[in-house]
Amino acid sequence: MKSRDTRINFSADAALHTRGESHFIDDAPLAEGLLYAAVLTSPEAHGKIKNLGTKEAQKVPGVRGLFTSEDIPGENQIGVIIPDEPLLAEDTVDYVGQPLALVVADSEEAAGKAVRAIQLEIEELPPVFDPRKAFDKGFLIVPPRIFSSGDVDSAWEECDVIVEGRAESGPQEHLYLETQGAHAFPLEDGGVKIISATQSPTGVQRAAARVLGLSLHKVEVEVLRLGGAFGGKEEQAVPWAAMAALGAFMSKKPVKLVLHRHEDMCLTGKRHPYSSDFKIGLKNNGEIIAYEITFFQNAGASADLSPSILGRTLFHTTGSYYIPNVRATGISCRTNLPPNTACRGFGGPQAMFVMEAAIFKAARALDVEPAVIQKKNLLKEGDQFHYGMRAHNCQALRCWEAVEKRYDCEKTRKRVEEFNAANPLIKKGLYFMPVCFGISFTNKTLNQAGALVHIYTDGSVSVSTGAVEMGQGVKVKIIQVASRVFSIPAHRIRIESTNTSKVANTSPTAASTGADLNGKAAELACRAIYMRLKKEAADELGKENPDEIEIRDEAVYYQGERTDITWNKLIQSMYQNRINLSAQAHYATPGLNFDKGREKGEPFAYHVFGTAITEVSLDCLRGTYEIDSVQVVHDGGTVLNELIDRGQAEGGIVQGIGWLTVEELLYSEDGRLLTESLSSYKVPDIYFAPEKIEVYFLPDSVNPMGIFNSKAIGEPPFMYGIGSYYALLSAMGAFRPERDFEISAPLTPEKVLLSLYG
Ligand code: LUZ
Ligand code: MOS
Repeated sequence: MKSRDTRINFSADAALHTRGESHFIDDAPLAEGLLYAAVLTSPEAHGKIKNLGTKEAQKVPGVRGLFTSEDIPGENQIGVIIPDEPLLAEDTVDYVGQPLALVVADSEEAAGKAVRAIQLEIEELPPVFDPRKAFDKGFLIVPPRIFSSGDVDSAWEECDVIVEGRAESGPQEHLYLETQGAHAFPLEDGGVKIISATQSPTGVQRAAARVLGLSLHKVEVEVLRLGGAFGGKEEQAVPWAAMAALGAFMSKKPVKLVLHRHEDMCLTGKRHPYSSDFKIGLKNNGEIIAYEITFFQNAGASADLSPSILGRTLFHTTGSYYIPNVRATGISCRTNLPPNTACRGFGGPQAMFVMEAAIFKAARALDVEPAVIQKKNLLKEGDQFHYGMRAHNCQALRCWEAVEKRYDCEKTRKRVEEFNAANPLIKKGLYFMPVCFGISFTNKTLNQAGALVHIYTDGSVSVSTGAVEMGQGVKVKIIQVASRVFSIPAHRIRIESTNTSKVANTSPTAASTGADLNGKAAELACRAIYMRLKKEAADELGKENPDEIEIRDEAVYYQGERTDITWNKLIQSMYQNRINLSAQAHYATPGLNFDKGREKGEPFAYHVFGTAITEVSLDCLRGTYEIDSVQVVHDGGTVLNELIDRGQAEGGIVQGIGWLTVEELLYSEDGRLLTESLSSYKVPDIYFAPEKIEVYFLPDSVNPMGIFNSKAIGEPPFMYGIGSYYALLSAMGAFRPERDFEISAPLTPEKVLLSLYG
């Protein structure tokens, strides 16, 4: 049944998911003596802790341990970029939902009861939620950071038109299907093993070791797969894993901590909301001469990854365009919200949203279609970004023109104009959205990965890497790598769980780099074994030159002729002759350098390009709308797995549309999340998703920096969703041509109505 096997392996997780057989944190068998954890969190957005009385709570039947900041054996600190985040609050609370105490008990009920029995008194302090207000008070996470090129101040004089404005973009809930959670097990030598739903096994390992005062080799972290992450588990799986580890370490019992959906929504950080001031200057012909922007990032109560996310915002300030004079200032503001965190695009979408706002307003001032300005200023081969790097293998214009041609945009534009002329109350809008996204962690150090490959004596292959499978298909891509290098079918290859004791010092599976980095490491490890296999085959055949040996379709070829040595036979002789059938390898992305003093350099291995055209229909009586179509030409390099990449693109597009249209997080005046369930937080469902999504992969694009010339796919398509916002604004403009609408996302139907009639 080889063919069936092959099919299953190539979609290993898909088949298991479909049958409901794949395991997530909550599916792990319950250990003997398992304790359940519950967390006391702050009801106030800001205040001094006056009393944290645990006496009554300790008496609740079934309670096996209750821990506050004072009980932490190591350091009460989990901040990675800046040490500003206690695991359990000490003197103050800084957001609603901040963890204060951990209870472990025989049952979930007992743990919950004990948490409610804790006596908590907080003396309220005034909270700040608005990033601009935080800035005025000097509440910053890090000092402001400025990227610049050319000479903005004198460039304004060259401009025929100058437009200024403000743009707001909202937060976004990650809404991974699997909520945050972990199991922790005490080990015989005082260490702990943690099974965590994290994108960053090493991050969890480091945090738990720090909190428990252990060396790293005494903390093992294992990840089987995640039920989605979207950046929400890059940093924020840590507190829950560290608390489970604390409970297990102190109580010497296994501990399970899994958040309920409403807890997850209330306690964890979101995509960062940004408030931005922009100024753009152009020639009458549409050429952009200068762009100045200040980003106020709402970081929440602690740094988390905010400075790094702000960095990516600054890198993506100019989107897909070449602008000779740029000054971008990024300000990370400390507010009393849960720490905001990585979310697909990592600050890039927030920057591109404002760039499009500036172009949209400039087009109005010049009385042209935004597309005229967009196309005129698209990046060309060799153009220099404001951070010094040049665009290589630039596909921006090729993608744009392919969209125009493939989707017959002239005809569509005419159709939309005619429709709008004929319909007084329903208006259509159309918008091009070009995307250019830099691939690599902007922190150079993180651009490395390891792999460990074993061939067992029956010829089956086991591959471990640092990559975490979260539904993005990285397992399948790594199977493809091993399958290609060895020329064996997929059913012979298994991707192991991600474990810090198999592959150490891993970077998070993030920044769209999971397949690139770990795939390259796996390729190197497989190639190392492949060299030994060829030498062994040459020896068996009594030949001198291993380079004349090739392994193809599970058989050994010599000078292009098939021999009678099969894969299984070859592996057997390797073993009999005591030759190593395992290899470990390490990959580090070459060519990266960035000078943070000058804010210039080559931070990215390459860029991903693409263009989308979005069409929407707006009911101007009700404010409701439909996203009719999103049609894309995407540069995926030489696509490694079209099905996976298409899935990533479609999902990203819908998630991007959701961010800018219907996904709205609302807070009470005292900082409590009001939209804490799916009945109040609306995400795109299958009915809201565009009727038509077409993704066409640009042919003839190569990328030596990716696996087998492919390009990263995870984040770039998210930003096609920005097109939906401006398509809707265009439709609104067709109804109320005299109005200059505010730029404020999400553009919910309510907001549309208020903008049309308010
Ligand atoms: N995470 C990170 C990321 O630590 N650095 C990055 O540059 C990045 N980019 C995108 C998504 N996650
Ligand atoms: Mo990320 S936003 O975890 O790639």
